[in-house]
Amino acid sequence: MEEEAIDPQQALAKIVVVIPTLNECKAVGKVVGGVKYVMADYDCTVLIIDGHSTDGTDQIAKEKGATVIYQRGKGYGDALKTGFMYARKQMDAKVLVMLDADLTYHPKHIPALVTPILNDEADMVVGNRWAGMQKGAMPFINRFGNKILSLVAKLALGLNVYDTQSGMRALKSSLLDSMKLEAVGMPLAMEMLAEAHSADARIREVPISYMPRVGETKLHPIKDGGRILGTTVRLMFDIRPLLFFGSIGAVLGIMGLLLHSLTLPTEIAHLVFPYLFIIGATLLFAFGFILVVIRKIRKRK
Ligand SMILES: Nc1nc2c(ncn2[C@@H]2O[C@H](COP(=O)(O)OP(=O)(O)O)[C@@H](O)[C@H]2O)c(=O)[nH]1
Ligand SMILES: [Mg+2]
Repeated sequence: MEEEAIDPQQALAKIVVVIPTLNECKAVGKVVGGVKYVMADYDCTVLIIDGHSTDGTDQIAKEKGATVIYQRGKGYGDALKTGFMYARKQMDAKVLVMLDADLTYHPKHIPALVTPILNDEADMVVGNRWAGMQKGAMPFINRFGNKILSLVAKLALGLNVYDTQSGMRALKSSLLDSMKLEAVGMPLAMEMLAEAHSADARIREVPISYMPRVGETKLHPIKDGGRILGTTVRLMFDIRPLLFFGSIGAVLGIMGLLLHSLTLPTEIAHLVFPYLFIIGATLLFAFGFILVVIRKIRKRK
C-alpha cells in the first residue's frame, strides 16, 4: 500500500481505535502493537473494552500501551457502545475506528478507513472483506450467511453495502448523536449501518483483507445470524414502515385476488374473503403511510 502524506491538520484530529476483547490473549498484543505502529503519525489511542477476560488479555493490552476499560454488561455490541461513549466523553475522540482483537483484520488498513472521514468525504467507512478474503478466513456457513444478510439489508433497508457484517470500520464520532443504538450483541454492526443510512450519513466501503482467526470465535453462526435477521426486520419496521407494512399488505392483496379468481362465484370464499383481504391490505398500506409521515415530522423537529 502506498504511504499517503498526512496533512498536519488531519494529524490533530483525535482518533480512538476501539477494540472489544473477550479472552483474546494469543492475539491482542499483536493487534495493539500493530495499531500503534501503523498510527504512529496520528493522534491515536487504542482503547480496549474487555468483557472480563480470564486469560490475561487485559494485562497484555495494558503492557502494549492500550487504555483498558471493562464493560458492565455483556456482548459485543454492549462493549462497542461502552467504548464509543468513553472515547467521546473521556478522550474527546473525533474519529472512532473499530476492529477485532483476533488478527483477522490488518491494522495497515486503518489509514484508508480514516482518511475519507478526515477529508470530510464520508461519515462512516466500512472495510469490505470480500475484496481480500484469504483462504480459511471465513467458514462456508458464515460466507453464505453474510451474503444473505447483506442482500436482505439491501432489500429491506436500502443499504448498498457489500459487507454489512464487517467489524472493521471508522466513523465520525459526532454521527453517534443521530444514531439510536439498541443492540447489545453482534447485531450492532447492522444497526449502526441502518441508523447511519437513515440519518443520511455518507457511507463508503474500502477494500480490506480478512485473515484466519487466532483464538476461539465468539460468534454462533445460526444463533447470531438469526438475531441479526430479527434486528433487520425490526429496523425495517422503524426505518421503512411503508415497505414493511406494504409488503405484508401486498401479499394479503394478492392472496385476496387469487382467492377471488380461483373460487366459484357462488362460494363464500369468492364473495367475502377476497374483499376482507383487500380491505386489510389497504389498511396496512395506510398504516405504513401514516408511520412514514410521523417519521418525517419527528425528523424535522
Ligand atoms: N468485551 C467483549 N468483547 C467481545 C464479546 N464478544 C466478542 N467480543 C470481542 O469482539 C470481537 C469480535 O468477536 P469475534 O469472536 O471475533 O466475532 P466474529 O468476528 O464475528 O467472528 C473479538 O475481539 C472478541 O474478543 C463480549 O461479549 N464482550
Ligand atoms: Mg472476529
